[in-house]
Amino acid sequence: MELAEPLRTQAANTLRFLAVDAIEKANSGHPGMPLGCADLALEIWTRHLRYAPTDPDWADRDRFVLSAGHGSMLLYGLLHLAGYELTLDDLKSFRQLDSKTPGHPELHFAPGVETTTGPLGQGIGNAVGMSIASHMLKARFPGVFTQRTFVICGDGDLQEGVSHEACALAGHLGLDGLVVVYDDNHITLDGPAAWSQSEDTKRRFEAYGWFVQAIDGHDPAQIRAALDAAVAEKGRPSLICARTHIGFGSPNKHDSAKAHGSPLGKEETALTKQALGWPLEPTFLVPDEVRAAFARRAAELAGERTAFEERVAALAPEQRATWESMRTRALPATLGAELFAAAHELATKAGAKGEATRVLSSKLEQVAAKALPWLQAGSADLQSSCHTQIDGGGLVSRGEFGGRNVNYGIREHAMGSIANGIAVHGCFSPVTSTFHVFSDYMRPAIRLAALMEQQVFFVFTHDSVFLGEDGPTHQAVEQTAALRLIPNLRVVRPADALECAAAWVYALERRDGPTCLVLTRQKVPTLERPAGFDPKAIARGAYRLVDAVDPTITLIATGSEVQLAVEAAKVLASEGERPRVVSAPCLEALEDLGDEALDEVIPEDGSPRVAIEAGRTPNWRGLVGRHGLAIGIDTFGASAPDKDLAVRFGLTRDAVLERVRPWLAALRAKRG
Ligand SMILES: Cc1ncc(C[n+]2csc(CCOP(=O)(O)OP(=O)(O)O)c2C)c(N)n1
Repeated sequence: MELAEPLRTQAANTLRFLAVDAIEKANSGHPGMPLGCADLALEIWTRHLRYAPTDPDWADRDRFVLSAGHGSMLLYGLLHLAGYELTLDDLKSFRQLDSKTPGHPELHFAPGVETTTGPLGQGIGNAVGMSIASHMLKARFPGVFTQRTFVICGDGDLQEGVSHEACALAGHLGLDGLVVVYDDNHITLDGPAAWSQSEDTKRRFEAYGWFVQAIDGHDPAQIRAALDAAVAEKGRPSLICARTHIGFGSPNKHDSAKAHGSPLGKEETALTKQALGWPLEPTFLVPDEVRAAFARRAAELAGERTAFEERVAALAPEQRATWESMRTRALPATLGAELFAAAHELATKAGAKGEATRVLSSKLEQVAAKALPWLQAGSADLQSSCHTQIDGGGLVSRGEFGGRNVNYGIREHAMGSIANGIAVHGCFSPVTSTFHVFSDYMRPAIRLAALMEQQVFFVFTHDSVFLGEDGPTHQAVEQTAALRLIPNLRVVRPADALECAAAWVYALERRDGPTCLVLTRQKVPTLERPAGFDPKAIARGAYRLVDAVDPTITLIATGSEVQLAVEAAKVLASEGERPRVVSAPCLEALEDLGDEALDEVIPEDGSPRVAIEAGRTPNWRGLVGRHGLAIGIDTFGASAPDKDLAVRFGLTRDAVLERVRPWLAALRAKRG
C-alpha cells in the first residue's frame, strides 16, 4: 500500500506524537528516535511488512525488529495502528508496572513484539538468526515460506561488536530478505556520534558483502525506492543508511542528544506539534483517516495467511508432519527412554576407561537430532572440540540452507545472539557450543535467552582446570558459578553417560528457558548406581548416588568431581563414617521443584555437608551452611597436565580426605 500525501505525513506524525505524548505522560523515555524514524518505519509497515494482527504468531509473517529498543514507543505506536491487541490505554501506560508497554520492547508483553531489545546490538544479531531460520525453512519447504526480516537500528547497534560479528556472518551467508535500515542521525546518547566513530559504514558493509544504499531518511520517494530495491535484492542482505534527524520537528532539540533520552517537556512538545502542524489537544490523537489506512493494509494482508495455509495443505503428508513437528517443536513421548537406553549403551562401551562428557553428550544429541527436525546446531569454530555438530545434518552455507549446522566462526557473542533469533523465530531450538571459559563472550545473549524464556541449548565444554595444558586463559573457574546467577538459566554439569542423557531430557523438556550443558574435556568414569535405579531421578536435578541411613556426612558434587566424592566416601566409610553422596548436576532444577524436593534429596538431618566442584565455591556456601566445607578452586588455574593440576588444586581423593577429616573432627569437638 502506498500512502499519498497528505495522509502519509499525517500517519508519520501520528506515530511521532503517540510516542511524544506517551513519553510525556510517563515522564520518561526516548522521543528522539521515534521522531526521527517515523517516516522509515511507516514505509516498512505500510508498504512491505506482512503481518497478521489477529494471529501474531502466524508462521510466515515478516519479522520486524526494533534493534534500537530505546525507541520502543515507535514500535508500540505501529502495533497499535496495525491493529494488534494494544490499545490507546496500553500506550498511556507506557513504562508502568505490569503494562504491555515496558520501557524497552520485551517479548511476551505486547503482541507483535518479536524479540526483546534494548541492549544495543542484540536486535541485529537476533534478526540475523531470524533470517537464517527463514532461509532454513524455505530450503526445507520450497515455495511455502515467503517471510523476510526487517530491522531498524541506530549508531549504537552498529558500534556494538556483536553487530559486527553478526553482520559479517550475514554477508558471508548471503542472507537476502534481511533488510536493515540504519537510523544514521549522527547523534548518540552523550552527543555527536562523531565523538566516537568515523568509519565509512557504507564501505564497511559493502566489504561484508551487503547491498548498501544511502538515502535521505525523511524523503518518502527515496525511502520507497530503497526499500523496494532492498527487498528485491537476491543473494545478499541489505543495509539502507538513512540520513535522519533525531528529534525531527522539535525546534530546539532536533539534531541534538537532548532529544535522545528525556521527554521533550511541555513547552517543547507544544512547539514541536506546532512546527509539524499537529493539534495540541487531544493527546494520543489518531486521526480516523490514519486508522482507516492501517485497516486497509490489514485487509490487503488478510489473503496472505490463507494463501500460506493453502501452500502448507498442499505439502506431501510426510513434509506436513515435519512442518507440524517444527511448528510445535513437539517431543515424541519415547525420546526420553531412547536417550536413557543410548546412555546405557554408551556407558557399557566406555567401560573402565570412561569417556568425556562432551563426547557422551554429543552422541546423545545425535539421538535427539534424529527424532527432532527442529533441533539445529552450531559452534564458534569449535565443532571439532565440542562435538555438537549434528552428524549427517549438512552445513548451512551461502545458497544452501538445507543443512542443520551453522559455522558461526569465532564469534561467540553473535552466536548467542543469532541463536536467540533462531529460537524466537519459533521453528528451531538451537544448540550452540564453545569452551566454557568463553561463555563470558556470549553472556549478554545468554542473559537475554533467559529473560525471553527461550529454549536454547548452550553447550560449554572443557569445563574446568582439567582441560590441562592450555592453562588458566582457557580454564573455566568462575563461569559455572557466574552462569548460575542468571535468573531462569539452568546450568547442568553431568557426571557420566546417564547424567548426560538426563541433562538432555531436562533441557529438551524445558520449554520456557535456556539450559547450559557444562561438559568435560577429560574422560570421566561411569558411576556405579544401585540396582533398579530410575534415571528420571537425575533429571530432577540432584539425587542420592550413595545413600546411608542416619548419615554422618553428606558429600555433594557435580560433574567430574562426583567420582571423587564417591572415592572419598568409600575411604570415610572404611573409617567408620556413614557417608551419603549426592550428585547434583543441576541443583537449581531441584530447587525449582520446591523445598520438599530438596529436603527429600538433601534433608536437614544434621549431617555435616561438603560440596566438591572444580570451580569457585561461594555459591555452595548456602547449601553446606556456615560450618560446612566447600572444596573447589578460588584462584585461576595453571598450565599443566590434568593429573598435576588435581594435586595442585587439592582435587584428588587424598587431598579431599585431608581437608574433610580435620574439619569433621573440629566440628565434632565444637559440638561436643
Ligand atoms: C549495550 C548497551 N550499551 C549502552 C546502552 C545505553 N544506550 C541506550 S541508547 C544509547 C545511545 C544509542 O545511540 P543511537 O543508536 O545513535 O541512538 P539515538 O541516539 O540515535 O536514538 C546508549 C548508549 C544500551 N542500551 N545498550
